[in-house]
Amino acid sequence: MHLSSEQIQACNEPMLRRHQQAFAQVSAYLQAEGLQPDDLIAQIQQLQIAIPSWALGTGGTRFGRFPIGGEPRNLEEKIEDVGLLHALNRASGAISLHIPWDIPENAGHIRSLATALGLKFDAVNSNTFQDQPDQPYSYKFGSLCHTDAAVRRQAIEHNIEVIRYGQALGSRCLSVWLADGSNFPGQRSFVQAFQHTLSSLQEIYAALPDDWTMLVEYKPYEPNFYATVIQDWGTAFLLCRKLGPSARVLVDLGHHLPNTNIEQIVATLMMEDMLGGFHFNDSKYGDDDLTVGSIKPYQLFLIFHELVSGFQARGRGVDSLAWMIDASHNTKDPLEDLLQSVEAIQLAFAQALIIDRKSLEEAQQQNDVAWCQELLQKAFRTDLRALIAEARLRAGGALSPLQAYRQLQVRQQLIAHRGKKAVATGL
Ligand SMILES: [Mn+2]
Repeated sequence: MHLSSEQIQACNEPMLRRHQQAFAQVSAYLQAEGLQPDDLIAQIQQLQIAIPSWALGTGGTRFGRFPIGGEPRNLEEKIEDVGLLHALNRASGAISLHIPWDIPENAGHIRSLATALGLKFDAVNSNTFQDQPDQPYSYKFGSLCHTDAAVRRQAIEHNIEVIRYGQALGSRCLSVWLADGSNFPGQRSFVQAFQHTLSSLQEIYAALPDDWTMLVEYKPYEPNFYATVIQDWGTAFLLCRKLGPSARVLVDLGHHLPNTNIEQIVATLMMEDMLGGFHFNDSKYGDDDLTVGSIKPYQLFLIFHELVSGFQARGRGVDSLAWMIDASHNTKDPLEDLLQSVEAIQLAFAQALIIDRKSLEEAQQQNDVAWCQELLQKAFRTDLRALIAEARLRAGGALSPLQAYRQLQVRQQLIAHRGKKAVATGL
C-alpha cells in the first residue's frame, strides 16, 4: 500500500483554513519573542526518527497478545509500513532492523525499496536475548558474558554477522542490548561477567567498520531480576571508554528505575561526548514501553532541553545522534501509536528550541530559582502544535497524520491485503 501526495492533500484541504489561522497566531507570538518560525521549522524537519522493525506489529505481554490484523508479514511489508508513516509525517525517514527477525535476504532489493520511500537504514540491532532454532548453544545463562567461551564465541559471531547485514543496507550503527545477568545473589561473579562482556565487545568492536558507531544500551533489571551486567549508564560509559572512540551510550528512557533523573544523565553524557542515541518510550512503573510523552511529557521536554544545550555547546546538529523509538503497542494500532510518538518527540524538541537560554543562564548565575523555573515552563506551556503541523505541511505531509491515517482507512486496507491473522515476524 502506498499513500500519494494527492490523497494526503485531500485530507489536508478541509483543515487548511483553521491551520493557517493557528499558525499565523503562533508565528506572531514566536516573532514577538525574537524567534524565527522558519528557522525552527527547518530544525524540526531535520529531526528524523527511526522506526524499529519490531514495533510495527501488535506487542504482547507475558500474559497474552491481541493482534490487530494486517501486520507486516515480512521485511518488505515492514518497509512499506514505515513508508506509510513517513508519507504522513515526513519525520520517520529511517528504519531500525532487528536481526535475526528481519534478515535482508536480498540487500539490494530491500535497499531500493527503502530508497523509493525516502527511507534510510538506521542502527541494526543484534539479538542474543533468545535462542534461535538452529543455534548450537543456548543463551539461557547469558551471551557475551557467558561462563563458556563457546557461547561467547557464538554471540560475538552473531554481532559481527549483524554488522555485515547492516553494511549491505547502508547502516552505520550497531546497537547492542544484552539481557545478560543473574536472577539470584551468588549466581555469577559480577567481575567475571563484566570482564567477559568487555572482551566479547572488544572483539565485536574490532570488526566495526571505520565509519560505524557501536551503541551500548543499559538496563537495570529484566529479564534478569537480581543483576544485569550492563545495569546503568555508568557501566555502559565504562565499557564504551574501554572500547574506544566509536562506542557510545544508548539511552532507552524505559531502562531506568522510577524517578531517575534521566535529563541529568543525558547532560553528563553530552558533556563527555559519550551519548550515541535514544530509544524513546514512556513508563509509569518499569520498562512499560508506552508511547513516548504519554505519561511524562515534561521529562521528555527536559531531556530535549539538555540535548539542545549540548548541541549548542558542541556545535553539533540532530544528525549526530541515532533517534529511535523502542515501544510496544498492546492495545493501540501500532502505526497510530508510532505517529503519536514521533509527534511527541517533535513537540518536545520544538519546545526546547524556544527556551530563552540567555535569560536562563543569567537567572542561573544569579541563583534566581523562581525565574529559572518560569523560563523553562514558559517554553513547555507554549502550544507549538501548529508549528509542527506547518513543518509537516511544507514537507508534503499531513496536517494531522493520525486523522489522515484514519480517513484514508489505512488499517482496513492493510487487513484486506494481508489478512486479519497476519503476524509480524519476531513477535
Ligand atoms: Mn531499547
